[in-house]
Amino acid sequence: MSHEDFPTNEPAVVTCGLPYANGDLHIGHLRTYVGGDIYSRALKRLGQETAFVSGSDMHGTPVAVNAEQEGVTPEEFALRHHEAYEETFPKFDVEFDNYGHTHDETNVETTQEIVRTLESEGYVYEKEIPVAYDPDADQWLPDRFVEGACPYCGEHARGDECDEGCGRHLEPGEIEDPVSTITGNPAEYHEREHKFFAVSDLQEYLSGFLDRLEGTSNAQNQPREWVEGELQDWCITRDMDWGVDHPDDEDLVLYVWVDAPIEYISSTKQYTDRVGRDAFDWEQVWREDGDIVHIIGRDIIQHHTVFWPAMLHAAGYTEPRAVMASGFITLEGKGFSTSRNRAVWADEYLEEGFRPDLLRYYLATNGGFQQDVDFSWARFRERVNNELVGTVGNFAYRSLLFAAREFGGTPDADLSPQVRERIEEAIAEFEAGVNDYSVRDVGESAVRLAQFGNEYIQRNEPWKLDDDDPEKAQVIRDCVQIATAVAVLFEPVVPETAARLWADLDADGDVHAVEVDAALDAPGDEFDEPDELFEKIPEERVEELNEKLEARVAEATADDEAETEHEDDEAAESDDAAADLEPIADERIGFEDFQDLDIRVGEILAAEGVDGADKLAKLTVDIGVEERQIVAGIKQLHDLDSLPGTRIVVVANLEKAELFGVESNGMLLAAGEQADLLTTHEDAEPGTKIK
Ligand code: B3M
Ligand code: ZN
Repeated sequence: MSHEDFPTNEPAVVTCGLPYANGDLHIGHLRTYVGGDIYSRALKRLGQETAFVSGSDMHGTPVAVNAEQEGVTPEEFALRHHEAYEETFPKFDVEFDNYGHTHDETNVETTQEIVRTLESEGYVYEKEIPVAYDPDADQWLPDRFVEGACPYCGEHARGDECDEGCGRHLEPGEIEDPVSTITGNPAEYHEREHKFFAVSDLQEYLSGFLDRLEGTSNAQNQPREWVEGELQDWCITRDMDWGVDHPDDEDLVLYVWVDAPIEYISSTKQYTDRVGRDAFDWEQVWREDGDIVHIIGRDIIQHHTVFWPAMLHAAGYTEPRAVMASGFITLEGKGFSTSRNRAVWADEYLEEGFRPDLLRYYLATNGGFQQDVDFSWARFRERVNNELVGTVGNFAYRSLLFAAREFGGTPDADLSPQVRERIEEAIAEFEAGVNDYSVRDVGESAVRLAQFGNEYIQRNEPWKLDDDDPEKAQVIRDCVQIATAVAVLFEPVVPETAARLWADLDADGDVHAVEVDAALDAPGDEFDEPDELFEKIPEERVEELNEKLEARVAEATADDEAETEHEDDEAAESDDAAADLEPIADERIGFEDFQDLDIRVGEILAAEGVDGADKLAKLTVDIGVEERQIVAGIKQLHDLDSLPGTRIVVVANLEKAELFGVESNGMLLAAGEQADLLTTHEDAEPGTKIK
């Protein structure tokens, strides 16, 4: 791809998908915001001029429906949530350079101006379409005011989105068997005139755009199918009062997905207004040649890789450079549900007394950014205790304590070439993480360096050396430098801890403002004994937290089941998570039947998405005897780039199949909806038979 690596000479804007101002934030939401914050801090550490912006999404039916249920105006309702978000983000050290909202003046003006440009450039036309209408409530039913069946996959869907099935954006009039969410009655379709944005005119442009687009592979691959298939025009107006008014037609507001992404521009403008054009020029980014990186959840890839770049291009704005789309976080294998209280809430996490850094680290590194990740307190504890306490904290504490006690600070010695090289390598890993759009690699560069530090101190055993042995000063000098580098490179992920380590080192400047070169600057000559950076989480804490969580998940599960009519009563009453599991098959099979299966250990050699298929990945697998090509439905569930090297379990004598024109020769075994890949416990070689 044609983009030059970060840091570039142009300013960058990093954005996070705008949260709808309609509820409380949970840690599932935080994955995107923490990811965005880490990414923008990492760019800044590389010396890239960067603005990190977002805002609350105030409009649309997600807000209007909830406001109506509460009996308040959408504006009052949305502002209240907006203010809560503004307070919550900084508590997790998610520090936007500007955080606005879509209903503010800047955004209303920018949106109307862009829509006027689209019109004057000839991209907007009017068309009569069927719009759902509730005769009892005498109301039009845009988007979430109507539900029905998805015309593409048949699943139950919302008016503008097949949220439970194929994930497609749905146009007004498309949903089948429409039902009003206001009265629950069947809705009628009435003809209405609406405005359309001619996305189909931009097919060629969009196809080229996707070739240039960087970011996570899900965002690069998924839209191909939409763009290269039959590209539909996009209805950009709605029959509602709440929203940004259409500039010329007072009866209509703009569809929420028109003004929402425009807030990325508006928020950058506000930042420029605040700091001045010399400090940051929004126009250079959005009208000339800035590097725009969007960080979003994977359910809104289509909006960011089709509609949004089409709009930007048609209106004469800069196209995004990259889209990073995160996987979801599940709880016990199921999605978070705000309405059902099946969630770990952001405020609740803080109330439990945990520091933001722990969650930031967990969210950033517990899986590839695009992978779905199951949240569990046990895993949280494990990561904190093993890596933050055991590796990073332990290394920093023993090095600085030794240095302070024996030398009163940094010993007077030159950094050894070998350690300098290792730090340079860590900086390179950090930089590669940024350029690969991998938040996890950014985070791991520091942890791996601390790991090296631990091994280094262990190997050299400075405590065994005599005080006048120059080797002793040398080893500690090196360790102090490694600690300095860890502070710099870990800052994006754990900013608060990095600042503490920086202070412990009495290093110059602000660790939130330095660039990666500071990893090699000499630390303070004198410093005191340090405090521990992290504390272990005791096992009882996990038990306690799990109990709370399980009770809640069970309650939510029971609610779900009570709603499903044919569910059997026993399961609905059970508060056991096992109620979720499928019953064991009644029919037994003979041992010979099992023996018919040739199951082998395999090792993934390569993994890539199958073009044109949302879910399929093509794997090259070493099964000892030979290499196999296997197609599996794991594209959206795993970070394909991180799969090579993974041991898996393969049914080797399954009939060959062809999926999307690609031959699949074997089947890999995986557990559950998330396709948790089966692997071996120890190191059985590829080809080993499973019996
Ligand atoms: N407000 C939230 C979502 O659909 C939506 C994002 C807008 S980003 C421009 O996840
Ligand atoms: Zn569908």
